[in-house]
Amino acid sequence: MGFVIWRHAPAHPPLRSNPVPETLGRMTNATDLTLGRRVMAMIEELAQYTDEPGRLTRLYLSDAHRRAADATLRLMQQAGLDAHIDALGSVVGRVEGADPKAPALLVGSHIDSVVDAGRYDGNLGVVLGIVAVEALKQHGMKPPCPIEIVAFGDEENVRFPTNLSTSQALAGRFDPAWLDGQDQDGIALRDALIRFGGDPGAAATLARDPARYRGYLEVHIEQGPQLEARNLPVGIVSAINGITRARASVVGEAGHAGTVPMTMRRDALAAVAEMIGIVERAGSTRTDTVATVGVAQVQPGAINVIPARVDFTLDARSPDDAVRLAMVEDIVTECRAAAQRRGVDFTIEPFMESPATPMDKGLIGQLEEATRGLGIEPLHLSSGAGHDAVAMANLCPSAMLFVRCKGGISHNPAESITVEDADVAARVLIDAIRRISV
Ligand code: HGY
Ligand code: MN
Ligand code: MN
Repeated sequence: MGFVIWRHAPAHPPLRSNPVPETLGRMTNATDLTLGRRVMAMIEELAQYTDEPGRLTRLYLSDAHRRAADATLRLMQQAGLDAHIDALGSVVGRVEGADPKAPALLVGSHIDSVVDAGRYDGNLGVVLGIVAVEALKQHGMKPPCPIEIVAFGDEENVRFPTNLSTSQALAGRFDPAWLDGQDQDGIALRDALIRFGGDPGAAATLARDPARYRGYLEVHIEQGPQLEARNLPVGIVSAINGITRARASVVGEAGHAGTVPMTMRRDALAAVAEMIGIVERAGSTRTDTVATVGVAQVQPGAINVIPARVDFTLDARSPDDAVRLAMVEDIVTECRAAAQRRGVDFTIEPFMESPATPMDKGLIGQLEEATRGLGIEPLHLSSGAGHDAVAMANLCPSAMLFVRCKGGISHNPAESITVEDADVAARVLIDAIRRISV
């Protein structure tokens, strides 16, 4: 079957009346859910790779991440991509375009997960990229420009104190200090990477030449309730909120829970309980902000011992960087005052600052056209969650398409999407690839 090369597609009316090659029209207007079923099958395949039997936990550079990366490599190769696993553990697949010298289009997301995760967060965007390229190939269509699909490995930053390290590497912003970061077992990222089969010394070589890339598209579950509330299968991301993450510690004094009078205690956990209230109030009393203490580890952790030490985390976000930074400053000031009143020591160390990141207007326009082409009115919405697109926006124009998820639930095994919405997302992505790659 000869290759159909897309003619330069002028600004044009929605897909239905657009003179697209018949094969593409048949593919993106199909309603047999072939694409959606393929997406769900690949999601099932990847969902089996976990570090914790009985729930999905796949931390960066773990054994499960290695197995999932190998499976993703196979899926990419079966789809006709020339694929490899890079020095930091990301899986990268490439299909050449009709003009191999044309700047490539990147499509991707991440395959690492949080603890006890859902199966769509990140994985959906990788699988949709593979399904899109596989479908184009099956219809004998060679995109005008090269397409690269990337499965990043460290988006959640749950295991190591990093900030989108694997996607920042492609953007030329890998911080070598990340290699010395340790997980909670004291394993350094550098050592975990060597054990994974990666190459810490080659991180800098992963930087891409911006001139070689026309854009980055990421499809991701919304992880919020807006699309469901409006009965929309997909939506377009306007901007991604900024994030501050920090590790904090309170040190008091262990003591006998039965004998130390309440007025003579330096109870580290009671102090942190007050600080968690400070964080919650700070996030609740401003517009569009959130602030969370997600981890708190108590020592020594015995029922009859007054807690001596608590190590905890702060995650603070806002669409406005000035608001976020002021909120964090207020939180720290109030926690310091609480620590002073209670006679405990309080330390806090920010380890991640991710700026609020607007998505590219040109790519947003292309996603709008592709969405309208399926008869769906494009909804623009901001992302409270962080994504690899924040890092990729440092390399090239970047944009995101959100997919409805049930109840907006995410970072939870109850995370779910429908095969119909997966199918719509695949068709929007394929049409967006067509529009952007000419
Ligand atoms: O935390 C986040 O926003 C993303 O899921 N890593
Ligand atoms: Mn996530
Ligand atoms: Mn994600």
